[in-house]
Amino acid sequence: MGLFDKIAKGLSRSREKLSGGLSEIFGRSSFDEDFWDDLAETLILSDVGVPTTDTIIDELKTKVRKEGIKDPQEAKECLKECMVNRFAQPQNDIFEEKGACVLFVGINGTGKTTTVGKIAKQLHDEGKAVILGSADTFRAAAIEQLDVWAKRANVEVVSRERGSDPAGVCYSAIERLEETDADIVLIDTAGRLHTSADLMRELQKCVSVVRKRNKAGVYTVLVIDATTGQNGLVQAREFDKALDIDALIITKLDGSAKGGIALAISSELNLPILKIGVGEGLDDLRDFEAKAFIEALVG
Ligand SMILES: Nc1nc2c(ncn2[C@@H]2O[C@H](COP(=O)(O)OP(=O)(O)OP(=O)(O)O)[C@@H](O)[C@H]2O)c(=O)[nH]1
Ligand SMILES: [Mg+2]
Repeated sequence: MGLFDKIAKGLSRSREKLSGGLSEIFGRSSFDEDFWDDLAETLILSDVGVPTTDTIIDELKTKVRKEGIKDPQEAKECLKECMVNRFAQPQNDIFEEKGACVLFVGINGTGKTTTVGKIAKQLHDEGKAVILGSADTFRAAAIEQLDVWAKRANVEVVSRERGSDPAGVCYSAIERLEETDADIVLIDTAGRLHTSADLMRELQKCVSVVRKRNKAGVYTVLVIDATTGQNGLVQAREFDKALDIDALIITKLDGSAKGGIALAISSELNLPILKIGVGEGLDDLRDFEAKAFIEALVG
């Protein structure tokens, strides 16, 4: 299966929801008020969010006027372009930066540990020396879970006993990076609600310890579960406020009818999406590509 097919398969539930509605709307004979209202409603119902939908509609209206498009059918490609344009672009490839440390954060069960495992495998397969930091010292069996992924990916993991200070684990992981001259550290953190001030402070401490200690770049990546829909936006806002998030990974797009949330969060918070999760397996992680994503979402 090609890259596009895999994304398309993953996004099939989201597409089912969006594609039929759009076909009907773009099959109409003119751009009347109902056309624009129904288009906005369809995008909003697909979790694209109100501000992002408004921007897309404004941009599309301008295009239609400027290019003198009369037939809605011809405007569908323009809609896709407008949607693609809303995604924030990454500045650099953080996984390529020698000595970088990437912390994976998010609420409970979004797929942080799984994603760390999948990325470790990808980077190891590219020939990079990867160190994992097991900073979820809270949840039962979290350390063992990351160990399993480390074995699958064939990479080293730095951990301490359950209940110890996660910032300490982060510090040790950076020491290990330096000792071994490894290429990158990926840190798995415990899931926590964005509303829990104490636990958010604990994460801030992890990030600040790593920032002080590491010589190369330190990045915070927020892992969002696509099936949570609009609540993902609330989570992203709060995590961004507390930690100044650098980028997003959207997981579980395979089981979600709410793929539009990826566009809403990336656009509203100006955060690039680095990867998307399309299944539970080791290889079910794809580089994010805006054009292919929208193609798979809209059909
Ligand atoms: N379908 C699907 N399932 C996924 C994906 N990513 C993760 N999962 C599943 O989601 C569940 C939770 O994954 P974890 O990696 O343990 O999530 P977590 O964020 O580390 O959870 P906590 O550490 O408890 O906060 C597991 O059953 C994973 O297999 C994905 O892209 N698609
Ligand atoms: Mg975990």
